[in-house]
Amino acid sequence: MNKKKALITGITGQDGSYLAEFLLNKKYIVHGIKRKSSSYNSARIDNIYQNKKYKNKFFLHYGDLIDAASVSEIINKIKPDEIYNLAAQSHVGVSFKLPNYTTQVNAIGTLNILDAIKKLNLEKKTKFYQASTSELFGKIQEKKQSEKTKFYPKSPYASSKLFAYWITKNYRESYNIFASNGILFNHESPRRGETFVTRKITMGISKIINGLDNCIYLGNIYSLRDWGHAKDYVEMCWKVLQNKKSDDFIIATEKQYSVKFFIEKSFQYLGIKISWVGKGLKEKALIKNFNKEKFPNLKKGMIVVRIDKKHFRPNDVDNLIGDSSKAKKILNWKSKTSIYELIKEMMDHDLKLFKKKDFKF
Ligand code: NAP
Ligand code: G4F
Repeated sequence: MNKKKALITGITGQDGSYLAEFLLNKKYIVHGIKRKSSSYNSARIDNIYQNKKYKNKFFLHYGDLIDAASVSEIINKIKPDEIYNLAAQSHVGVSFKLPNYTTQVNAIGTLNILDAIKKLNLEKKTKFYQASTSELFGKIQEKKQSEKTKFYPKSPYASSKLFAYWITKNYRESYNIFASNGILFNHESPRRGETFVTRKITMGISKIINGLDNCIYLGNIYSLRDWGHAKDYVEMCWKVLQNKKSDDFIIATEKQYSVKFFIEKSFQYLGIKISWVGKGLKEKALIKNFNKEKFPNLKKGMIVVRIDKKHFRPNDVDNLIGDSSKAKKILNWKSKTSIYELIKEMMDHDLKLFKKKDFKF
C-alpha cells in the first residue's frame, strides 16, 4: 500500500482540487494548505472533505505562502514525500493591478517552500513540483513554444513566475533537490475560476439562457490559446515527479483556438447561431438562429457579447501554442480532451448551475 505523503499548496483552487482527488485515488495521504478567508473558499474540495472514504487520508492546514514561518512549520510537521506548489495569485489581468502582492505570493512564496525543504534537511526526502506557465513565453520567440524557447514575460504575473521557475532550477542544481517545473499551457474545467475567459463565457451564456443576464462583456477576443482540461493536466504534474530525474516539461494540447472561436462554439453547442457586427470596441455578437421553445429568454438580434475596454490588459499575450514532444516521449503524455469536449463539459455544468430556480448571486 502506498503510504506516500503529498502536500498541495493551492488545494482550494481548480488544479489543487483535481490533484487532491487524483492522489487520493493513488492511495496517497494528502495534505493541503488553505488560506484563511472571510468568505467560504473550500467549495471545490468539499466533496473530498465530506467523503468518509478519505477520513484520516485528507488533511487541511491553515497557512499562507507569504508567511515563511507557517510554510516551514507545516512542512516540518508533515515531512512530505512530494510537494506540489500550485498556490498563486493566478490572474494575469489582476497582476497588473497588484504587482507587488503577485510577486510576494508567486515568487517569494515559492522560495519560502524551497528554502524550508533545504533548512529542514529534507533535500533527499522531499520532491518539489512548481506550477510554471506558458505565460513565461509572453512575446513569443518561436511559433510553437517548447522547453528550448526563450522566455519573454509580459506581465507582473509572468515575471513573478519567471523567478519561481529559475529558483526551482537553482535549488535543484545547488542543493540537489528533486525540483521540477511543469510548464503548463492553459487548462480549464467546470472548476475554473469565474473571472478567467472560458468560464466567463460558459457562465455568461448559461445566465443569459436562464434569463439571469443579457450580455457578456469581454476584452481581446482575438487572443489565441492552447486550451486543455485541468483533470488531464494534474496527472502530468504527478508524472513530472515520478520521472527518474528532476527536469522541466511543457504540457500542452498543441492545438490553438481564439477566444472568439470559444464563444461561437459554446453557443453552437446549444444549437444557437450568433453573428458578429462592428469592429474594435464596437464589435458585438447578436443572436441569429435559435429554438424559441427551448430558449424563451432569447430574442433574435439580442446583443449577447460586447467588448469593454476595461477587460484589455496593458500588455496582452495573444498567441500561445505549445510543443510537448518531450513530455510525450519521456512521460508518455497524451492530450485526452478536445476543445469540443471541454466546452460541452463546462456548458453542461454551468447550465445546470444556473437552472436552479432559487439561484441567487
Ligand atoms: P487557481 O484556481 O487560481 O488557484 C490558486 C490557489 O492558490 C487557490 O487555492 C488559492 O487560494 C491559493 N492561493 C493564492 N494565494 C495564496 C497564498 N498567498 N497562500 C496560499 N495559497 C494561496 O489556480 P489554478 O488554475 O488552479 O492554477 C494552479 C497553479 O498553476 C497556479 O500557480 C497557476 O499560476 C498555475 N498555472 C495555471 C494554469 C491554468 O491554465 N490554470 C496554467 C499554467 C500555470 P484561495 O482559494 O483561498 O484563493
Ligand atoms: O482566461 P485568461 O484570463 O487566461 P490567461 O491570461 O491565459 O492566464 C491563464 O493561463 C495561464 C497559462 O498560460 C496561467 F498561467 C494563468 O495562471 C491563468 O490560468 O485569458 C485568456 C485570454 C487573454 O489573452 C485575455 O486577454 O483571453 C483574453 N480575454 C479576453 N476577454 C479575457 C477577457 N480574459 C479574461 N480573464 N477576461 C476577459 O473578459
